[in-house]
Amino acid sequence: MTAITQSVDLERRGRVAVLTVNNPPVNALSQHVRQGLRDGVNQATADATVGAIVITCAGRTFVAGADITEFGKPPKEPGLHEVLDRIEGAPKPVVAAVHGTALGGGLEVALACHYRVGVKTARFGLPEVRLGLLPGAGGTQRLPRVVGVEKALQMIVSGDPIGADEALTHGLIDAIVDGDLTGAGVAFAEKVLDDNRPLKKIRDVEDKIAQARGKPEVFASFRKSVARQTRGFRAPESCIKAVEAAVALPFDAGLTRERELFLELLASPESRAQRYFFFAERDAAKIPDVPPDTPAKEIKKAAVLGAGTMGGGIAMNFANASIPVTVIEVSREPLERGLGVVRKNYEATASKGRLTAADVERRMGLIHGAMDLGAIADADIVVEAVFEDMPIKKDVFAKLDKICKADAVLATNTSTLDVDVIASVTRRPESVIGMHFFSPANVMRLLEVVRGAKTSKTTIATAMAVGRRIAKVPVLVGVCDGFVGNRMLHARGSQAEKLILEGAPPHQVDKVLYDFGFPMGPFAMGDLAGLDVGWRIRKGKGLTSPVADRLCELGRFGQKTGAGYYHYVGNDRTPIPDPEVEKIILEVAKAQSIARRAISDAEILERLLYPMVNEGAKILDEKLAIRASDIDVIWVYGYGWPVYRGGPMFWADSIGLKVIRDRMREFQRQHGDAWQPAARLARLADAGKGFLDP
Ligand code: 3H9
Repeated sequence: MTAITQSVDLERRGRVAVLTVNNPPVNALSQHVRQGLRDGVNQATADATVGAIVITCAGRTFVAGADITEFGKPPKEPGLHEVLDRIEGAPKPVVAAVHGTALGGGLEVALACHYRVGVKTARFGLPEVRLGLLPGAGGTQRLPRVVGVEKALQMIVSGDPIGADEALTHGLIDAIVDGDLTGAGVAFAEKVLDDNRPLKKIRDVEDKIAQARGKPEVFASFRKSVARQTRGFRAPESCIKAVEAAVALPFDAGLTRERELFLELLASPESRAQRYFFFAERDAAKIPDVPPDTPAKEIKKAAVLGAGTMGGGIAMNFANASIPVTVIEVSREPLERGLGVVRKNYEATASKGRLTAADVERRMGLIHGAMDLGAIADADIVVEAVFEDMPIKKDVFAKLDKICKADAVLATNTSTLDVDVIASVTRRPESVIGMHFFSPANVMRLLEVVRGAKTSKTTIATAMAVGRRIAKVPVLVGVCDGFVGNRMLHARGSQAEKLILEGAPPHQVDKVLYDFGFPMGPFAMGDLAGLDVGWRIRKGKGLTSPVADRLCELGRFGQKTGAGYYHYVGNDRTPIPDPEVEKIILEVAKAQSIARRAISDAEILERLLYPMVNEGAKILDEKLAIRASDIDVIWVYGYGWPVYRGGPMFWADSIGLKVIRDRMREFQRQHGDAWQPAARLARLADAGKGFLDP
């Protein structure tokens, strides 16, 4: 074996040269990998005793893409295009032998090879769109030539990978192999040589793209089909344009067009935000004082207390991850109702073709209902999702303390109550933690894991690990009112209320946030969630919100009653501005002597988002979030903050903290000290720094 570079080895197996990439953790195409592949292919090509070349990878995966950490830095030779030209242009057959995930630049390497084989579990995809990019090393030109235009559009614009079976069906790979992958790759290369098979260069394949030539309707209908889910993103349209170029232009001209579009995206603020977010999401898993080797408990059995909307959704998460879960309710009727809703949810998914009937039964089979707490004595983790009321929670935790096994994790799904007070009724506060799911709990990815004053490291490690296992994005936060997400949401919500009284109608406020990229604004959101929920909580705490309270007194609870901040016609969920509401707003404004005026969209955005940023700064000062990027992860996964704007803290940095601080001071003069810039915001602004600066 010869080392070509630090990460690429060349080994001979008879007349086949094997190039093995070994660049942990995911074999990204760092400079030394590119150089190793180029020089390795050159060396094997120059050696007259070599008949064919196999490219394969060590470790857990085939190449998972370009090295994202190199983006935005001065390019280093050789570029990926040069490497791929060398592979495709080699005068000897080159075979890619794939395991794990061949993603992005990794799949582009495989597509430049003359043949591809993969193990049964291998996956193939071009996920660049998720980084705000497009496949920039020929992926948009080669993939449609192999799998056809429609399949290529779907793969490139969604970024979703396909499995080996599907890859074989679409001709993306030539064979599924088993046993030792390198051996299988070599055997395949031997066969190519024995059969004297041609060098298949995808760049020369025309038949599949020819089928789409002169058919603009193929692209028009694809654009229409993805319009809703790609709203606001820049990359999807560029991906489509690049595939159009594959159809319309000769291969090399198509590559040039792809390159132009790629460079445009690489320089775009959207891609910068999405690449930042890729690492932000991964950083959220890192807890400085709970290192990765902290022992986590193995979770074999779970329990959920409460079969309401939240409890049922949480139970589904466990069942989806094949973890048996017992759901406890006080009596038969709510238990059966809750489990019935769970079944309905699964059946709805099955009716869309996303689960089989057998999957539905298997998952339902993992969920057991019970009314006796004794049924959860052997659970490894218990998630409490009962009524949001401190005396009830205390009672429940005192009982859990008596019943649950000594090393069980006792989690509360509270969104408003103090985890430390809940923990204090047990003799094991170190095992108590918050696991704050977001509604609908079976869908929303965010999980705020709330660390109490006495929560142990093992409990934290276990909650974070189980969170990942049930496909959530867990983010560790500290105890405070509303934790991180809702605390910032309240800062935004109270401004929204003020804005409608000062003269901006609810639909204007909502539209500003919708245009910013949120799925909806606060008033449409309130109508969807039900205004009665907040009304009940306010009444319990002796708080008021004049407009919302008036709406509720009139029975306007939102969509479910056909009226809230908007009115709704029949089953249509389109919010229609309502003169009745305008009247109420005017009355409240008059009663409070608020002068009304027209408010610009720009001011609305500042009034809504700057207080969030300020609250985020306070949260960091109070050490309730580990890092600014964790706050961004919470807002993207829990509240629909558009990922192409990074998150509130990233966004604030992109505006400039000095700009925000100065504008807040202006608002402070107009509206009072609630607008006082937080200490961290003021300090960073003075220093000309951002939240994310080291
Ligand atoms: C591209 O290819 C452009 C080309 O078209 C053309 C260019 C001209 N680079 O996710 P994990 C790190 S764009 C650098 O926790 P998993 C990651 O940060 C690229 N680093 O593991 C983490 O570091 P740490 C297209 C990368 O098993 C560690 O590896 N490709 C890269 O859950 C482990 O990652 C993609 O977008 C990278 N490309 O999932 C694929 N990838 O330990 C992106 C990962 O310090 N990657 N890291 O936190 C993934 O989707 C997942 O990482 C993968 C493994 C599925 C591969």
